[in-house]
Amino acid sequence: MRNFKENRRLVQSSLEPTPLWPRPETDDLVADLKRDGVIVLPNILSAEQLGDMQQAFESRLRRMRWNNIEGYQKTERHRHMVEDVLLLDQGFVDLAVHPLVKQIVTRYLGTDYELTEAKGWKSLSTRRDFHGWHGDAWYDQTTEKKIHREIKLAMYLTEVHSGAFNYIRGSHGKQHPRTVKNQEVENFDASRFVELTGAAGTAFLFDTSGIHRQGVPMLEPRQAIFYNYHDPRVRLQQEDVSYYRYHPLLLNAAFLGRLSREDQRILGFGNKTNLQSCFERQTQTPLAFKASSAIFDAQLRVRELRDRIAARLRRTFHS
Ligand SMILES: O=C(O)CCC(=O)C(=O)O
Repeated sequence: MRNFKENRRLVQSSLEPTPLWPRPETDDLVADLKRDGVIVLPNILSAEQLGDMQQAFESRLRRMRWNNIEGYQKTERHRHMVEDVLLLDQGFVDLAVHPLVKQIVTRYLGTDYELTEAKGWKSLSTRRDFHGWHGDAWYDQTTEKKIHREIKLAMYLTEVHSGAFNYIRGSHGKQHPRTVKNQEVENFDASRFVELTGAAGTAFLFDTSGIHRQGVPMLEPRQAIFYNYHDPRVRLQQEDVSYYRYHPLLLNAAFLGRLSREDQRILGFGNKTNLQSCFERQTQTPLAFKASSAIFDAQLRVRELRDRIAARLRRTFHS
């Protein structure tokens, strides 16, 4: 994978954005993506943009989301999920519709794709292989016979030495995406394994039908964002419909001032294909949630009672 190493060096050498991409460089990146299923991008954001994104992302990681307090979501032990990152900072939107990203993704997916998900997570240190080898299943494989293409754009927000993204070069487009056992992976030649360590700001694109995973062990926490581009008209697998995973993007009006018509299409403006009005997730309310809600309710009652007693005392002593 010729450009892989070259590009990674570019990312690590400077955080200045490259303003224009000469056609030959884009051609090379597209050719590498088609051949290998994964490419590292040159720097596309400035150090300032990256810093603002890191700060905004970090602010969502301080506590778990609750009531009127923003924070991360937690549905598994080793990851803190930050959904809908386009709400957080201009840089997240700029990255999603960056000219180089659009050029490459358009040449790989055609012109019907949209950004269908934009989230990130903090992976906690662990030696557990909790996010093993797989291709990303997303479309309804009971009705869709074609292996539909999907591209993810990933960017590290912290420096990554361990627990890096792993990909098996050239494994994309070969089978419908599914979980892959470790024994199956052992059959691939070692030269095809890519481990993508890198500085904060390292960005890469991959075809999600290719076999990939979060590397193990994760020796220090890692923060990364993952954007998902596919054709929203392709029928989704049932579990993602039930979870409402590919809901229309949640956006912040403050960051939408410089969008072209193409950007608006990519962000799904006006597209109701996967909208589920009045969606309510079918899940049992966890006991911990019920308990903390009850305690919080009791605290509010005590506070109200205290205020009423204080008001009565004030009235008594001032009359
Ligand atoms: O977190 C990682 O490095 C792997 C990400 C991944 O497997 C995915 O986005 O499907």
